[in-house]
Amino acid sequence: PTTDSPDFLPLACTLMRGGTSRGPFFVASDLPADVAARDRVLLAALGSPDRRQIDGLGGAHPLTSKAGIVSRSSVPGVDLDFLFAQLQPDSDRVDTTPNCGNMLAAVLPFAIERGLVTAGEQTTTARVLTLNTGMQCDITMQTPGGRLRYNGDTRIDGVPGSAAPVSISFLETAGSVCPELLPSGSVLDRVRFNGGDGVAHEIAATLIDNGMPMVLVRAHDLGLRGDESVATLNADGMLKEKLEALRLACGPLMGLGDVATRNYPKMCLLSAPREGGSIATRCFIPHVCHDAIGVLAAVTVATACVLEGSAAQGLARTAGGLHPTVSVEHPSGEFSVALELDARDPQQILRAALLRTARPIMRGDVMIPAHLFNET
Ligand code: NQM
Repeated sequence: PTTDSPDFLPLACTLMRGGTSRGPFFVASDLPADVAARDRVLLAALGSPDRRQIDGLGGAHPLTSKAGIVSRSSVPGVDLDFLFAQLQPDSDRVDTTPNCGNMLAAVLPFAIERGLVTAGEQTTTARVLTLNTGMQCDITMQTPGGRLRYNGDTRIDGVPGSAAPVSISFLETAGSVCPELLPSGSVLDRVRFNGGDGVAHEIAATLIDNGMPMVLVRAHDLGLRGDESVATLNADGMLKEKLEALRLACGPLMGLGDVATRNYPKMCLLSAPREGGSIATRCFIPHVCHDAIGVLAAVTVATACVLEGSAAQGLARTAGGLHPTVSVEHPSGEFSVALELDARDPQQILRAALLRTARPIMRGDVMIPAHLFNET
């Protein structure tokens, strides 16, 4: 492609909101095949590293420093491959290790818009494989008359207004990045760590990965109530230091090794629900407190709520049965996750289903400095 200036190459891109995240989406074949070149292009598209991302599309927050890469799948039975890339405002790192369930919600509308999937007459369902972890899910949208419907009555907390539902049904999420659902082999560990205050601590934690590696601790055990505002938690430097020390201690226990430069495991403070839900949460992703909660983070917390002996026990209020809906309260509302438990072993989760909304915000070309395509 050419532009008026040889200094930039225009790269076809659709800026999508997926759930409570936002970022540019690309068709995989439009990006350089070389991973280092691809990452340079993504960094330039978002404007990282720069705290304000003034020179790119990023929104100066981890939730708006994300990108999606989509292609038709060659795997039998799978329609689409999705690679999620997590960038950070102030880092030059592009992490494609973990999933993002929010950006995942934008995959199907993007794929239909770009002709990678043909819309059905009433609804369209696509099976999506995340290349990040090998996880599969079915995503369904309404497509009356073969056209995408974006307007609707579905509200998700953290996004203004309402829109058409994007239904996501996760098929198997246990041990996405970690080796197993409970990578330490235990539902509750006593983890020792040296806090930011230089004092040795021990805390009860559930180390779990049902789609997202997470460390779940009781807010009370950190001297908190669990309903503190995001601003209060983000301003608490001592708490953040303590959580980071705990996170670094948990990495090896979770089979993740040194997680100093990783954006997982996420840290989540649990407390009893206050708004009629099942559990209250404050999540750190992992250094900034989330205004809501991640999709697979919510699936993982919901899972802990039905596991006997986890850090959620005694706090969570969940209905029994094999199909509990777990309402995960977060700073800007709640997130409902419908679980299907295995009748033979109700400590095993077969499926997790949930609703998101998504839409394109802008489509066109993002202008990438031309030399980035060629640098070695
Ligand atoms: O957990 C934030 C988000 C996420 C990830 C994060 C997500 C998920 O809210 O599936 O969606 O955990 O960094 O988009």
